[in-house]
Amino acid sequence: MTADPATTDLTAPDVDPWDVANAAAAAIADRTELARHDTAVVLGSGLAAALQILGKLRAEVAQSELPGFTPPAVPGHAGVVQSIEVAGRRTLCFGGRSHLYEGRGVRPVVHAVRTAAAAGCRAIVLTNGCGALRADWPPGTAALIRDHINLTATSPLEGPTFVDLTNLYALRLRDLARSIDPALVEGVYVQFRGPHYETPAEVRMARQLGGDVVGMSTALEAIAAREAGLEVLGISLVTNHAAGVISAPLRHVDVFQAGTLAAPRFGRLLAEVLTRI
Ligand code: 8IG
Repeated sequence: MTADPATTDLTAPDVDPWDVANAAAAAIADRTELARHDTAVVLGSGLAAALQILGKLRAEVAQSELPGFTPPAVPGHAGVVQSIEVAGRRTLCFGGRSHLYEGRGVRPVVHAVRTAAAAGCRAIVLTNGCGALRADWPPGTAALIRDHINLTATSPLEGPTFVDLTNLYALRLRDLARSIDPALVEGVYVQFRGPHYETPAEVRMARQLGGDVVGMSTALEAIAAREAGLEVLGISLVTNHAAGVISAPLRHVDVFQAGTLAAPRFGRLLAEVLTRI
């Protein structure tokens, strides 16, 4: 049942990424003893602590034991998939993600999303830590993603796959999140490749293009989720002001800390959303 992850090279050109996603989903079904899951969550920088209050932990699988997954490169990203029961909903929680800046191409970046779809999920909650382009969104601000601008110059889709991205971040799910926490703001997420943070000039550009927050994930995953037929909710946790928005320099340690501090509140919001999704 469980394919050897070492023999499943997701990035080989003759490999169909959906075959690998199906193999990973089969391994998850095997390890969790659940044929299907209902909803998936991807947790961003420092947000792994939000896992703990989501619900009843049913099973835990190291990503390294699943076909197509590789250990996360970022401190603060837990390389584990958890099957959590939240109000009777079988939730697959990915405690880490692959990033485009890791240099292995786009397939690993969206592998969790495709695995979630292959595991039966109908909706996915994509979370991230991000930099605010607005001075009035301080660290700790949770923002719903209304739309995105993909500045990575790439796509997770291969071939003539002309997918419509209208209402990509489902209004139904944003309304649901707002009904739980009316204080949630909403904005446009701009994805850069990274791993460097932006220059102040790039930050001004992103703001002028209509962005509210910047990050290095999520947009490519949301595109893959749409292709896979998943309903998408995106939630960004502001962990810093983007470069030049205020005068302090950016440090990963601060970013990580902001995520950890906000994790309990963020976790409660997630748990409520998952209960009613
Ligand atoms: I957390 O300021 C986090 N991720 N591109 N810029 C970009 N990504 C980020 C930032 C940021 N903060």
